[in-house]
Amino acid sequence: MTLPALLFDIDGTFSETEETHREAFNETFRAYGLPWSWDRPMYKKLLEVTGGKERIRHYIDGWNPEGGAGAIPLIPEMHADKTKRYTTLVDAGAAKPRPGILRIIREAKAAGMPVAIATTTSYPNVESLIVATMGADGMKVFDAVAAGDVVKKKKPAPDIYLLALEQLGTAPENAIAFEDSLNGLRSATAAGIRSIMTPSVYTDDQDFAGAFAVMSDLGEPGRPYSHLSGKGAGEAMVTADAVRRWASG
Ligand code: XBP
Ligand code: MG
Repeated sequence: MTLPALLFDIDGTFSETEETHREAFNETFRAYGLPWSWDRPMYKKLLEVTGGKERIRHYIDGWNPEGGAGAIPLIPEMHADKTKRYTTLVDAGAAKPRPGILRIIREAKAAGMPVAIATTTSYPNVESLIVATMGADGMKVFDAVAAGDVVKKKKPAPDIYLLALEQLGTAPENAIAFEDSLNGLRSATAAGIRSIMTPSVYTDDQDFAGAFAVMSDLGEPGRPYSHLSGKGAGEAMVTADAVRRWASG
């Protein structure tokens, strides 16, 4: 078997970023004079819809908030404002990589395994996060980056993962996805890709039964993961070599 490609989701997987997204959305609503404020329970419901623009429209259609109808034509510019606010927060250090993420990317690159990003979030958000956590040349580490509006249908549709596979020139059976949510698991699975799941603060009550592997996080030396299901029982860290072993097993 050729060395598997590792495809990383961003929000919730690479970093626990959704609280920073939520802060940016609420800042934008205030700036636009809208009496909207998404608290954690509301945001958890709204995260069922991926994509910030789609999420705002889903909120307007589903909750009929004051000023909703008038805000519909403003959604693209409001989302651009939100993205500026989000990237400002991330540039200032708001987002830290989850355990094991930087380690496994280093290991994969050293082993000659392709690494890619497949995310619903907007490209500027990816760039800010990768530069803030991996340095000015961080984006060059990735052999492919598929993000946000480059595909019509966002997760749980398979489109973003299919695009990443196409950019890599890799078959789905030679790839492993790293995800945190049901939307992400469904997207990768629909693209024919097996997933290693690490639940995040907004998805730790979701059911990932049937996933290739589910663990608390990727683990770090001296800080083993808690194994939840699938591959990796009795091991301590998700390493690039472990993924190669599990994928060919
Ligand atoms: C997470 C998302 C995104 C973010 C907000 O994507 O669904 O919509 O919540 O970012 P993933 P935008 O888990 O695939 O990284 O406002 O840029 O969409
Ligand atoms: Mg995610």
